[in-house]
Amino acid sequence: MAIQRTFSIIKPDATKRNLTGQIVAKFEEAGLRIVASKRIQLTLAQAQHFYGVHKERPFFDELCEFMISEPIVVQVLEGEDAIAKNREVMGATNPADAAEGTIRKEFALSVGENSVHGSDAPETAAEEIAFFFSGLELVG
Ligand code: DAT
Ligand code: MG
Repeated sequence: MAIQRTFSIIKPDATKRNLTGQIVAKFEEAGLRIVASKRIQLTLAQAQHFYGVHKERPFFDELCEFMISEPIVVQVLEGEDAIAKNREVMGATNPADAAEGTIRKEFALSVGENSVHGSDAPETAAEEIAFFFSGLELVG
């Protein structure tokens, strides 16, 4: 597997509890490099666009309201097999199912307030990175 880039969000429940550094440490310990990073506050329209794939799901409105409730930290992570590696470090969507040592096991509050987002495939990683970052902001 070649070097990949993936997109990450440290979500409102985590920024609010001052966990940004501990979560970044998990990425770095796993061999992922932070090649872009910024703290932003999403608008409702941006949150709805970002999670558009889930717009028919019963939790969509709650999810979007949560994502705009506090600032978030958006990042691009780079490394060998970065998309799968990041998903592994994150743990399962529901923290009750997440493996020991994963971010969601250690920090998530619930299936909704689950501390991190990570891209699920090369196509979504490319789209998500381009939505939040310009080429100039990616410093490998
Ligand atoms: P992931 O974030 O692991 O890729 P996903 O893409 O299926 O998971 O869902 C996106 C987010 O939506 C997830 O991080 C939290 C929220 N979500 C998913 N399933 C949910 C549920 N059953 N109840 C409440 N929120 C949910
Ligand atoms: Mg997903």
